[in-house]
Amino acid sequence: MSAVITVATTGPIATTVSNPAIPTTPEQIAGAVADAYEAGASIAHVHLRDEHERPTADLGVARRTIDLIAERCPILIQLSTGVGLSVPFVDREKLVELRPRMATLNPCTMTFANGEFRNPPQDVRRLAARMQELGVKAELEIYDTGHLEECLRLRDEGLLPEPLQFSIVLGVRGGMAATPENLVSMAGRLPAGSIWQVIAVGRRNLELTAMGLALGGNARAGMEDTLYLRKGELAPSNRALVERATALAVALDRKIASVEETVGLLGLA
Ligand code: KMH
Ligand code: ZN
Repeated sequence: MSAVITVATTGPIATTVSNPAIPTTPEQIAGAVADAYEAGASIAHVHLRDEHERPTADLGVARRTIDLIAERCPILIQLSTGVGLSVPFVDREKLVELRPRMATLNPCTMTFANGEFRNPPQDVRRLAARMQELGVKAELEIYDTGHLEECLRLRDEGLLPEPLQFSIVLGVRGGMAATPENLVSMAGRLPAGSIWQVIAVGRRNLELTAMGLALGGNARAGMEDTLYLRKGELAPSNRALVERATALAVALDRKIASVEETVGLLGLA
């Protein structure tokens, strides 16, 4: 099956201090997304930053970013409702009112690096219900086995339409370690027919992304997940990381899904 490549250009944490090439303004993010689209990405996972590079759920910044991306390319937009650890859930959830094609849904509260990522059960249910009303497909971010169980509960409560779409997140402190064993175990637990990708954060990004593709999953690439192309070598751009992921997929005999194919594969409205 074709591989869907998602670009995650910015994320919630790293700034230009760690890698000067990380895009943080709406213009820079749109430029990086357009480059990634040319390199094979069909989905853009979008985080927003304010003028001090801090994560924000500001709807004006979000609208401007979405509009600039749409002017440049027809990539599918997946807004992050994770946004950033410092942003309250009530602000994060408003982003889905902009009706992106997709948005992330983080099912559980957890320790996240040095902070706390708050996703209280009632708030998650309210957001899942609203996403369903608006026709915004949920990308379920699972950092541990219990998070998968919670997603299955949400599905059973009628809050998540199938097919379920998962990101198996490996390498966040507070969640599963980035090991092949954890990936194989999680992929094996997903309900039949699920769509999934690996989000491999940090040093083991390359090998776990390759493993995910080899196991039949999709791939995510970009500076949200790693700032390096290899040890000691900063990634010069998001495009370089997307090109690396598409090369892996092609080497494994997977075609790269176009935007139209991705709409079909993911069952998007
Ligand atoms: N960087 C991810 C592992 C989301 O976008 O919804 C966590 C995250 C969640 O940013
Ligand atoms: Zn994210």
